[in-house]
Amino acid sequence: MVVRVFDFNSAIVRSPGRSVVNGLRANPGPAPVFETVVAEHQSYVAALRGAGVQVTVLDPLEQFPDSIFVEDPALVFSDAAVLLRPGAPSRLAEVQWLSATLTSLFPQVLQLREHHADGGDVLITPDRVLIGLSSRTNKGGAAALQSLLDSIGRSSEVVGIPRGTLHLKTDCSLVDEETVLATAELADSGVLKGFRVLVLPREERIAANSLRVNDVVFVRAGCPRTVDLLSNHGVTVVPLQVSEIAKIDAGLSCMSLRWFEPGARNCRYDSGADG
Ligand code: CIR
Repeated sequence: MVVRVFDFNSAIVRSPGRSVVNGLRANPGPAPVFETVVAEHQSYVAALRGAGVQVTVLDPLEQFPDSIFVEDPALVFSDAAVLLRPGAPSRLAEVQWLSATLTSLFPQVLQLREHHADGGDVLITPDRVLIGLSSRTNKGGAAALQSLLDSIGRSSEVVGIPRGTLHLKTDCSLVDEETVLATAELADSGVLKGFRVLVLPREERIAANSLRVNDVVFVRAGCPRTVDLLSNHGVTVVPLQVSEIAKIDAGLSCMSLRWFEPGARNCRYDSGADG
């Protein structure tokens, strides 16, 4: 079986604690309602399971309001995991709370030991790993991450992202082996050279952080033109409601760490028991 870069049978998520309402956000606005965040998060987990992924649900960490966004403190592949160093000071120690879990699940766990890099700035593509420079990922962190990736046989490339964008993947996501969904700003910047780019209509730029999992693409609900764009491209789209979680600047990729574990049982249409 040929495993595509978006084929996943395993994932880790972390349940929201009550402190999630105090999560970081770039712009002032109403705080999310805890119960609605929980409901959206549960739907997200159910959608992953429905797509054939065995999901391990970690306990909430009240001391870290943003810790449901497990994508930022780590990076995972089939054969290795990398503990990162999130660029937001309030998020740096989240890494320690993932370390034991990743060590128990991966044959090799590497660790970024200097500077900063967030997983939200990392786009894994078939031939290279793109690392975006942002307010969370600095040049030193990107270079150190490149060395670690090199040691596990992954090519990488450091790219700039539009000013004011939280993460690289705030503005793009992989749709298939050759295709990326992206905002016009990121597409115009030229960093996606070599990819077919599906450019989002400006009024739906919030849909840029979609998530390809096996044969479906999860897209933020309420973005009909994006659904059309992706459907016309030939992929199956599953809209997910995340408007409450989005109040703290979240998208769809940030709430899970996903990988393909070669030895795992085929868990497509799993009944939903925690992994
Ligand atoms: C933060 O600012 O760190 C969180 N409130 C949102 C993180 C979203 N992460 C992601 O898209 N990878």
